Amino acid sequence: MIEKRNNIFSTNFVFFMTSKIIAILIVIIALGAGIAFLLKPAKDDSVLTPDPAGFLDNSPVAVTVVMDGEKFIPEMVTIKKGEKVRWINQDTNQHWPASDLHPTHAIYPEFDPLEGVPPGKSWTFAFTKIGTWKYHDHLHPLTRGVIEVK
Ligand SMILES: [Cu+2]
Repeated sequence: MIEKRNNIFSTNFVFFMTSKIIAILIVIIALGAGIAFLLKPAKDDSVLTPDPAGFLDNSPVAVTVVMDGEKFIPEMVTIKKGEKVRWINQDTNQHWPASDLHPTHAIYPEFDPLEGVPPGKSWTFAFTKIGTWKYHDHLHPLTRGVIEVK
């Protein structure tokens, strides 16, 4: 009888300890998951940004070019390497300043917002390559301009 009680006790004890170990393991896993979540690198906001083309960029610029109808004002701009140019669309239609040659824009591929600038919006680009960069309005390819970067 005593032996049986001991067996029951030891069975209960093993069950109790097993439950406790499982509970501790669950807590450790939960803590690990929590720490992993906290240490996870910040999500890449570029996927969710409402301004993928940078149309809301308000940083200081060297020159502003107005897009009003089918012309760039001024047509010819001279800046220093690293300076920014901002194209402001004051027309009621979209305009799309982009590097020559149309339609590939391959001469200076980064010089391209990749979509039209909506009316009332602007697009800002920093020129990091020295050169004389001819460009056009991708939506009206006969509208032309030049950015000279010294
Ligand atoms: Cu084009």
